[in-house]
Amino acid sequence: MKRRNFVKQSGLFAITAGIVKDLRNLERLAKSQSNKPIVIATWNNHKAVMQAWEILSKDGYALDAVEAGARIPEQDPEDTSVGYGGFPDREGRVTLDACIMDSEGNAGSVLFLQGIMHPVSVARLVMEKTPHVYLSGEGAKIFALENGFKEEKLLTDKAKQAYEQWKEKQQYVPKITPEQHDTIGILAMDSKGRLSGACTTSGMAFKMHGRVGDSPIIGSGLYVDNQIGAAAATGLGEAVIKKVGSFSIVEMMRNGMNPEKACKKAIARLTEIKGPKDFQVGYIAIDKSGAFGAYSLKKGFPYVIVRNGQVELLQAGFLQG
Ligand code: SD4
Repeated sequence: MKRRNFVKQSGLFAITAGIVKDLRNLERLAKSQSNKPIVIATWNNHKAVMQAWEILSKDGYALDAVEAGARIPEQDPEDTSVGYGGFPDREGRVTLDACIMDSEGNAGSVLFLQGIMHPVSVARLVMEKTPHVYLSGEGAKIFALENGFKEEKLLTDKAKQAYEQWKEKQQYVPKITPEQHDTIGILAMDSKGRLSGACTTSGMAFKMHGRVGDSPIIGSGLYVDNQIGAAAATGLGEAVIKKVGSFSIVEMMRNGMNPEKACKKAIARLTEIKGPKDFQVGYIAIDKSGAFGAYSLKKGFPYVIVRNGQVELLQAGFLQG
């Protein structure tokens, strides 16, 4: 065979083999949809997944389930990483980030939102009512108020106290222990096999005013591809953003990796980042077959799932003890 023809033919073979592999993977994911409905969330967000399950168990839409679930920590004054109870930034202001994605590939997000308790619901409205994906700051707030959201004082006494204490030393140390973290990433597949996800946070405590983390960034804090699966992140947002964490996990699942392996690989990639090493990141993921997994950089990343009405708190595998 002439060299040119050989090169042409082997190129064609590689493309065909690639397509066959993709089709097989899609077929495998579509066939084994016995694990639905299912909902999974970061940390011990037990009440949130149960709220989501309420909707999923009645054949409701995964999008409604993840929104309802995410609203639980948002309104909890004891949750110091999300919504109402969230710790403030260096100026003493609570600024919130959230995003949501549905099974059609739509996305909505709010960044640096102040005075509104439910950023996840504002993000959903951005997705459903505007031609945009991201609304930030004052614009996001005006949009929320115009759409019936109430302005509320978000700094709880507990958060204010923590802020006063922080001001004494004014050291910014990214939080790594599970006790200090609880940003919620929540992913669901409903009884019809539709995937959706949401992520909501007050961000890193005592961050610079105006700082936005990974949580509202589509592909970083959250990614959903209804053909393949979904992933969400928690932990040091700057690290997740640099590696586009959630999107990379979904792409690894597209190439045939199971959710846990994909999370593990995405965690391993964080070690390539230059800069501070002492931080935590945790990923969760589900695929279209209802398989799920999680992985974290440091020890101590619990996550919670509900299947068949049973809630389970599980510990993710980790890279560094
Ligand atoms: C952020 N990823 O803003 C969030 C923080 C977080 O639990 O997950 N806290 O970087």
